[in-house]
Amino acid sequence: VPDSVARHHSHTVGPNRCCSAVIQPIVAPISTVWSVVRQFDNPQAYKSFVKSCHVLDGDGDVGTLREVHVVSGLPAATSRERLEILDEEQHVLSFKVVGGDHRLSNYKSVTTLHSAPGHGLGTVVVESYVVDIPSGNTREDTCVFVDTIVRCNLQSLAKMAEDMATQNRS
Ligand code: A8S
Repeated sequence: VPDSVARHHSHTVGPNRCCSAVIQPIVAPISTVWSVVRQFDNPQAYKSFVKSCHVLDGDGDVGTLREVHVVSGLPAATSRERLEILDEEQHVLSFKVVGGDHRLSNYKSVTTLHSAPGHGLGTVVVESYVVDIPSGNTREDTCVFVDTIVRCNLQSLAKMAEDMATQNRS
């Protein structure tokens, strides 16, 4: 395990909290993937559950606060999220959920990009999270629900970055 993965994805998990991680390989250069991930004001670029996003405070640096409106059909409508880490050199982004009307209290995620030179111009994305287990839910249910959302987001990110990379080649 590369050092940078261990460093960013080791979470202290308190009682009644759970954590997990999703790994997504992408056939696109790390700079292409990062150009999409780094836009904290534009999560709807690749998160298909996000309908719209407004910045409430900040200019895209650490501390920026955004309000995300999610599509209907989910047990949620809005989420307020604060940017915790934006490392342009190491390709790390982390945000924390600080409010909203949903059941994922104290959600925090860390997304890191790693170049995979062994597989052409490839990138591996690692996204881990920690969240409170909502009352009435099990650890297992919570992880299945969140893993599903994160996996969808990263698959959509992969498709988008791979399309951008293909266009750049032709
Ligand atoms: C992300 C990750 C997650 C987002 C969750 C897990 C969320 O936006 C959705 C449904 C919910 O019930 C909670 O990177 C919340 O966005 C899609 C509104 C936070």
